[in-house]
Amino acid sequence: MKTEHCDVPFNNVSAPDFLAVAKLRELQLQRLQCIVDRAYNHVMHYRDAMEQLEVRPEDIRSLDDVRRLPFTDKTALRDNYPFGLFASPMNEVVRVHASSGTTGKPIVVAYTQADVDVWSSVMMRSFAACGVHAGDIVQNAYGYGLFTGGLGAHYGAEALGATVIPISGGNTERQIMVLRDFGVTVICCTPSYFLHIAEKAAEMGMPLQDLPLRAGVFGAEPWTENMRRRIQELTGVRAFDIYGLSEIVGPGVGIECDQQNGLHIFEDHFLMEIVNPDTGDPLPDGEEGELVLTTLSKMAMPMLRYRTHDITAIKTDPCPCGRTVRRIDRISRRSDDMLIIRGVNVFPSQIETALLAVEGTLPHYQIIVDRQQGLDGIEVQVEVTAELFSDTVKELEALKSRISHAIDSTIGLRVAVSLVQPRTITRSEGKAKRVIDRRTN
Ligand code: DLL
Repeated sequence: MKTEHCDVPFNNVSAPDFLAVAKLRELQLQRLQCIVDRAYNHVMHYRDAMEQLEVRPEDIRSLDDVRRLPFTDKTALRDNYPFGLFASPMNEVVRVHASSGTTGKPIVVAYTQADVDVWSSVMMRSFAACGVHAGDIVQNAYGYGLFTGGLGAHYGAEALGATVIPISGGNTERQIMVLRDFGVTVICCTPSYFLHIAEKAAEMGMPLQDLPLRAGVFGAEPWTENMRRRIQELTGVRAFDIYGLSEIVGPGVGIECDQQNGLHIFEDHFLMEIVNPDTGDPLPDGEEGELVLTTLSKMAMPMLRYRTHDITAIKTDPCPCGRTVRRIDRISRRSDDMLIIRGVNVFPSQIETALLAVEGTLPHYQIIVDRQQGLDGIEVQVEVTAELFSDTVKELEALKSRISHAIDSTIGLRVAVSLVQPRTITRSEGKAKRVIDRRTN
């Protein structure tokens, strides 16, 4: 049986989410001044970058002055691999994580004990925001290890007083056995892995609807509102979106509350800006652009104006939940995800939105980009139900053309659609790889 649980505003765990705005901004400024000072005085990279812009820590007199600071990007992390951006001596660093990235060396991030405590607290607030509480049994299927997902969720759920099952990712049959036998009420994993678990559970004759599982805390990869709808319909589990990145802290930068309408950013620890991804110029609230984050309390490895490449907008209307920490739109794409196909800009999330709006498709798809005789093209492979697959060619053709039409009218480009048998597309146990780019250059 599934039980609903609502967040209790102003409880101790969530209190910082409800600070008076003036107080919050005052706290942010104090912390910003401290962290800039720390970065300048302890990290050569920041000192050099600030000197180039002729800005000194004492120039930061208001929150808007953050714009005077240099941006930081992945290159700075790579150039200073592995420990060059640390602001603390090694005997104060209690943990490192790393993110593999797509090319070359991983990027390495560090935490003091105080940083681990802040991380646990923002993860605890994340769980509380989406109604998780002491007494919940949390199956943590994010990967444990260098990836921040596993340990981040682990510490947060424990701090909240929930029971954590540190199962990590993979071994899907065992995941399902544990879900059932331990009476799990909350699961944490990527949305794509959860779909895989749900599918396998149904195959094993244990549909998730029959279990006490009530909520999923899903993140680490882009997913769309249509994907949420499909997950919730298919499994009866409420799907909450959680955001974070290794460079800033890991998971717990922001999360949805019970309203499921935008992610609250824990602004007392993370200062957010939205900038034009091409020019870096600041954009007003409500306008879509690249999210830039500054850590306000990270001791071991402060990040000043980190270019996330994640595209979103700051929501301008207050949230009915009463939290004063502002929300951003769900991140459905990255600026570097963009495919340019015959001059048209295409984001994988646009394709997901379009095809999941079509009845009869399954939420398993892959985008293949290829170049033939110098011309780029996209093929979208979509799984359809076994019943549909046994339909007549005419019906399959009709479905194909509905999908084609839905995609064409969203992205303005004709793509090839292939309907494939259920379970043809590789399932992920972590971050899904949606795009296979076969172009050689
Ligand atoms: O994915 C941290 C994390 C773990 C977040 C578990 C949520 C849950 P990285 O491996 O460094 O860290 O990848 C960070 O993943 O810049 C986004 O592009 C993407 N991402 C993370 N969460 C979301 C989300 C973790 N909810 C990168 N929606 C980020 C969309 C997300 N994209």
